[in-house]
Amino acid sequence: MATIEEQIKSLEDEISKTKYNKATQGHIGKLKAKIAALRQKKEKAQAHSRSSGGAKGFEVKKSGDASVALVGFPSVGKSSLISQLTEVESEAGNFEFTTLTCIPGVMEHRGANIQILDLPGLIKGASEGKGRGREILNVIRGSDMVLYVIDPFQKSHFKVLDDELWKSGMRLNQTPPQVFITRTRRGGIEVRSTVEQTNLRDEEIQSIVRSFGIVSATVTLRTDVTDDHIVDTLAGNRVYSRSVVVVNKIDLATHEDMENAHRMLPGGWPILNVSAKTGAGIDEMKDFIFDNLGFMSIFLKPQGQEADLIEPLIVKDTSTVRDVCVKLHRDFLRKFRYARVKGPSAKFDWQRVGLDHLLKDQDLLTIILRKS
Ligand SMILES: Nc1nc2c(ncn2[C@@H]2O[C@H](COP(=O)(O)OP(=O)(O)OP(=O)(O)O)[C@@H](O)[C@H]2O)c(=O)[nH]1
Ligand SMILES: [Mg+2]
Repeated sequence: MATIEEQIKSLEDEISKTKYNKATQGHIGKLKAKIAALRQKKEKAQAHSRSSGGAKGFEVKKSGDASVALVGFPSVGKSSLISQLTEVESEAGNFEFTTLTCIPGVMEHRGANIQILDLPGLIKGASEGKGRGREILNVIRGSDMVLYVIDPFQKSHFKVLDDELWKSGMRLNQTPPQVFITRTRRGGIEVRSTVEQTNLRDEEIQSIVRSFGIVSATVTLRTDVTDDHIVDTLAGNRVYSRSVVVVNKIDLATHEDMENAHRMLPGGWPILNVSAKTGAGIDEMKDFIFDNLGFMSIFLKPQGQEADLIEPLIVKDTSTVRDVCVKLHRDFLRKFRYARVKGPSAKFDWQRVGLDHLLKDQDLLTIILRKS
């Protein structure tokens, strides 16, 4: 019998041989679903073998307000860049695979502590475990932002890297699809949509869901979806992170090299040119990282005191009152009674809110705690 890996390969071959059109899209969707289901099976098997003494992951302790993973082929200058951005000296070398593990550093910028993670170079086949790919990808999946480091002389790099991250379940600069699948006891697979579906017919959606071994379910769609959206929802372990691109070694590149490099990069993504050697663009790179991480400022007003309008708390722009409590003091969650908010997230001044309240930039916040 073919191994899971071989089965995936033959399904992938079939997809690349099939021309995509209205008549074949249902079939392709089904093949994609089968691949995703096989990958899931394989991951489970591997997780099992790891827990019984397989390869260990990199030990990285998360710290700071957000973390950024440096992702690139070997020798593109990741370690040289972390040494420019932080106090950490990560060894740089004139040969591939100089860095063999994950090296964290902290960049302090505009009131935030941002953890930068230097990693070994990623290569083609990483998502199948090549070159410690699985350990590297695990660190990347756990970070808040993917910072691709590109060498302007090697044109296919971006595509290859992005493909490996895609295969490992990362969906960069995308919002999670508005697809909700709930299993039911009977009745087959029912598709309900609040918007017109232009990509897929109901039967095609049903057949993708069935390929995952589900016979009865309600599928609710709130946006126009593709086969990948359905498969991603079924697979469930997708990571939706932000991503930016840095083109390094501009001191060596000609105008033409730069044009070629940029042509290979996705339109609409934030891109910056730098040189870890001369330091060109490094100050801009700190702002670039900060701006794209999505931070906001929250002003704290302790109960019965004036608000501190000078030094805001810098937090991720998806933060709730709970996130702020966790950040302020480890006792705050336990002692929390309620909070009051004034500003953009409040319906009216000093609205009373709970831990799940989503904050907005420039909010004023008072946290009311129990005495003990
Ligand atoms: N001219 C020039 N050389 C650079 C630049 N950045 C890095 N290098 C050189 O490129 C080589 C590789 O740099 P590293 O920082 O070790 O690259 P890396 O991406 O960490 O490589 P691995 O750890 O092997 O994945 C070293 O010889 C660096 O001195 C740059 O901006 N300009
Ligand atoms: Mg390195």
